[in-house]
Amino acid sequence: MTLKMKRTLNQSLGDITSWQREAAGVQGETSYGKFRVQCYNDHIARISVTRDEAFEDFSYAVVASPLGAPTLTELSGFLELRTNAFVLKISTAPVRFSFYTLQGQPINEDDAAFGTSWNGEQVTTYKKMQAGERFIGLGEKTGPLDRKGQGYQNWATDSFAYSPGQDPLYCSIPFYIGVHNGVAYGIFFDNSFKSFFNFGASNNRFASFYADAGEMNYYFIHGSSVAEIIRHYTHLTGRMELPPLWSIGYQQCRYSYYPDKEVLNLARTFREKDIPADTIVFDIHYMDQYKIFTWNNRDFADPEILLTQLRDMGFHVVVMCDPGIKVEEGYATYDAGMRENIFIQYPDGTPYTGQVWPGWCHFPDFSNPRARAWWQEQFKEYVALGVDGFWNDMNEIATWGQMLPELMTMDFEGQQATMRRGRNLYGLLMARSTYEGTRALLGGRRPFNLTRSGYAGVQRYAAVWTGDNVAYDEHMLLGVRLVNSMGLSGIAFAGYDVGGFVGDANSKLFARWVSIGTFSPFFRGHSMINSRDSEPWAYGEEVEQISRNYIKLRYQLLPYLYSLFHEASETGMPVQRSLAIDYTHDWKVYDGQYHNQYLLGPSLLVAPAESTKEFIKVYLPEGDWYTLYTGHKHAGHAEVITECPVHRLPVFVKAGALIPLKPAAPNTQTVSELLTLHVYTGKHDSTFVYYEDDGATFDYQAGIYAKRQLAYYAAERKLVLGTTEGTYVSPVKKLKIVWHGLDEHPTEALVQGEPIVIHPDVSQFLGALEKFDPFFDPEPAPQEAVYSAEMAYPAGEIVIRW
Ligand code: NBV
Repeated sequence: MTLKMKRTLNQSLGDITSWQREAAGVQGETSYGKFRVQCYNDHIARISVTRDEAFEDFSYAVVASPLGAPTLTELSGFLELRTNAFVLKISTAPVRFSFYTLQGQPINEDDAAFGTSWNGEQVTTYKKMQAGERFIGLGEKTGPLDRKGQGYQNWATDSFAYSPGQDPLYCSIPFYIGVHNGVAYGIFFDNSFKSFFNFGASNNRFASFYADAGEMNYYFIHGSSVAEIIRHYTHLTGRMELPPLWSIGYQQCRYSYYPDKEVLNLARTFREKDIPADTIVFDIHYMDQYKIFTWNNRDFADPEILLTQLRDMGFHVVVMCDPGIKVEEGYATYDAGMRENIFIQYPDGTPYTGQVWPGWCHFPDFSNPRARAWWQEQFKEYVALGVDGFWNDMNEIATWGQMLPELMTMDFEGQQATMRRGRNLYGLLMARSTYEGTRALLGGRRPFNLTRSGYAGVQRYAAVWTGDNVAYDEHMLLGVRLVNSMGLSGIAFAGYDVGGFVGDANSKLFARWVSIGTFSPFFRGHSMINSRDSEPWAYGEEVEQISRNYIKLRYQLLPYLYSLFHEASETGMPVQRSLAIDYTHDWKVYDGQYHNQYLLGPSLLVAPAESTKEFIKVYLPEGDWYTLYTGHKHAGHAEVITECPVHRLPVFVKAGALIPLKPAAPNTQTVSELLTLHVYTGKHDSTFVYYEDDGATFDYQAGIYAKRQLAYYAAERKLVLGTTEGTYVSPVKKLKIVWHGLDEHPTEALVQGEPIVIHPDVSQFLGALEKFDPFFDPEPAPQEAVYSAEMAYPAGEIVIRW
């Protein structure tokens, strides 16, 4: 197409000049370009606009294909595309895309004057800001939950010690959700060039998104709830496979633990001090001069013995993986990389050299299938040693100086593109290579994979952590919001460095951070070189006890938590849920006072409080809520002032909650024959899907899992554990039901129609931690109305009435 435009002026897409119906939508020409609409199902429409000969049709993020069969009608002045969930009106002169509910309510409309246009190379879409519209998501972005009035850019950046308002950070997830007037929608702008989102920053009129180059290529998603929008977004960009169970236990990291004796000592201390943990993370000092795939022989003389000793103590090891490959002949990884010719290149074909930990380095081009195969090869030795956890760092790409030349060429599966298009994808591509490579080597066992940088779809390959945070209260709360926001954006497995990476925490801050981290999907303590010791016992006896209490609570919660991971793998629902997911149209949840609050799964409301506070105000949305520690009940839709001494993080349980727990144990591998199911009685019926499998292999994908629906019927005073689905044989033999909030002692209870004894059980509350109370509360607050009963745990249906 010849360029008719003046490069310095804005160029609109113009009017539709011709169009044809296509199976999944419509395609047409305009006075200045081309457009295409493709439905992916009834809820998803992709809009593509280009001024090139052909549409791009290549994405590292999207795994779904067009599949809709909308109706298309030509009306005066517009085309109307209709699915069973929404109506898209495409005005013909000028071209504008506007989405409505089936009843005609606006969901998302192009701005009447602008719509899609080019500003030089930049490709832009301007949407009308709807009355009262709020914007959430966009992945790892600082700032408030409601992003109205803010602007952001996506440009993967190493952000050491970032400030609470800094943008961009490490990840680029160009997906947001808009909420207004009782409707919600998502926009996923799948363009990996540097991109920008403006939700009414410096204007009162638009929500716009634009990228430095490439196509206007976005997916509009309509759903009746935010959860449904997340489900559709993860239909497009994929969901995680289940992580190994050990990876959701507590992980201990620092930059770095060495030598080997120190590592062993650390592992032993966890066991001696009765603090559960599953993982020790090896940061860069395990390598020889920071060269990945080598071992520092002085400090780690025999990695095989070390790993065996750790395994015997019940620990897994995660190793640091940096993409910078030192330029050094004789270093096997470098030599093989040169032979295979898999490094990112300048346009003249010479490999790019940038400086990072090992010195001058080349960087694998993970968009090249040969590089991915080479990368997999390199992991053989780690895997042979027993390493099954991998940590992808510095993959923005971070180099000293931070300014990678953008003209460098990447392979892009043979199509070639420059770093301008590739930079935001590099983290995703590295995470993918590590995940696919190690998964192939592990012989059916699940790898744990962690990444710092990523793009939309990264959830398929890795958990994400929020990089180099700083040890102070505001940063701790920011981390919570980052994880909430990632959850809204498809990343269900995320977390932050507990205790703060940069700087020294004080004891209160550390204690608070551990307690919040207990309720985070990824739970790892980490701190920087030359900072103070930061293990759970490094802050004195009181903090050690608080840490033990909360980490044990984490381990008790594993049956609940693992079920949430299963849900995430099936629907994309995050483990840690911003209140905007379940209470979307309750404006209080967007209030800056409450926007750090979140739900762990459907039922546990966590109100993160600064370590310095003794009291905070919490917002409890509709429903009734029990205080975790006392069982005291509050009516929802209310603000409550609650105590938050350093040993008590405010946590509330929603009435109707069904929470399966197991006894705390030194690590996640300890099998328990006892399952305790806490029933928080309430006015409404509720359900929870309880899921188990071996926690280690992919056998679950062949049906070897045990899944049952737990259902509570409020009016009938009945609990039903549905028949177990799947062929996994649960180790659970005994079931203990703990009832909370019963008005009176039930006179009679029946299991499968047979009477059983139910007795008052004040010692049982969620988080019944042996040493929790004696240390701090010599007289623990009495639990209100708690009863329990024990019974057998057959795989078939279990019906309990009281
Ligand atoms: O490998 C060292 C660190 C690591 O501990 C940290 O978690 C990463 O975010 N890494 C960055 C490299 C440089 C840190 C200054």
